[in-house]
Amino acid sequence: VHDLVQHVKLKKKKGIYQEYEEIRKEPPAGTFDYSKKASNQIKNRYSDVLCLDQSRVRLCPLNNEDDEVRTSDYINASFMDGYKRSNAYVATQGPLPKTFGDFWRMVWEQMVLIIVMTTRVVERGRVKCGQYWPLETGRTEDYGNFLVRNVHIEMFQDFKLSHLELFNTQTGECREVSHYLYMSWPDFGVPKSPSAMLDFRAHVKQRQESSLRTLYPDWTGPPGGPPVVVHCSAGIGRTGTFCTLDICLSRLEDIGTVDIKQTVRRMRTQRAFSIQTWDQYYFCYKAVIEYAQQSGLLQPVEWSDTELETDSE
Ligand code: PTR
Ligand code: PTR
Repeated sequence: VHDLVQHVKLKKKKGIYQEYEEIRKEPPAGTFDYSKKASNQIKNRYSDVLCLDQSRVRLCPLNNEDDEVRTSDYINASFMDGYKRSNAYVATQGPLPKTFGDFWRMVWEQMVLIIVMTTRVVERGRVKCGQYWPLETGRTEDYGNFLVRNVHIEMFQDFKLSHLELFNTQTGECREVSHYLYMSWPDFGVPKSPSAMLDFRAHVKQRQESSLRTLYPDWTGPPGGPPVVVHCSAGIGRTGTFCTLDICLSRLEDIGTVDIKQTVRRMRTQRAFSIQTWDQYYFCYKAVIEYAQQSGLLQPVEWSDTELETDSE
């Protein structure tokens, strides 16, 4: 982390901006053929945010489907590796009304325990994501082969945790899924202070661990459990920022070092265009340093105006 502080001090804001521009100029690391197929285009929220073929999540066919539906295993979602964990996340777009069923099917098939949502459904009067889960306690919604019930809601300062029950009408099985909605990430830009985001991340991490222990005590799959589903509107900007932070902090906790640039470059080979703006990129630096100070790995750092302050705020 000391090197990281040196890095920021030497490069200053402008240098970090250039670093991000370099990453952004690199061409995508693969093809987008499935996303571009005529029958799949309607399943993309944004025509310019597609998913790489190599890391896309494939849906399994369901028994009762006819052949036409069966051939479609497409959802705009990508597996992403975490720190020392392959497929730690599924990064995806905010579900569209016509993909709600696909979304829940993916959650079921990947045995997902936690959904992290970092956008609100409507922001500045524009729909950013469909209302794909029941909003109120006690409500049940029908999403084709799945019934979802909102059992209980816990409110926190910056986020809301809904305890959902996912019922598979084909098999008669029922599972618990935790739905986290982070509410104070402004639609343009980044959270005001890193600490709320750090608390949120800690909460999500703990919940993934405790859900795995209680719901799958005999889990024999990959260490760390099933992937955490992370989405915003397009599934690249805020989603990429959240996952970058999670990876960097896990590495920091483990071996005391961080490499934000390589983390983002690697992530972009699995979910193209991850991290959308330079201030999201810069936010990752600020948040890692804040975390290191909070956890006593770093002495409080003195910053000059040009080093860390964002003039627009
Ligand atoms: N053309 C885009 C739009 O207006 O929808 C521009 C945009 C980009 C809008 C990012 C919002 C964005 O922020 P967020 O990532 O928070 O949705
Ligand atoms: N074409 C879209 C736009 O600019 O409106 C793409 C887009 C939308 C890209 C939102 C990123 C967005 O942000 P996020 O991934 O954080 O939802």
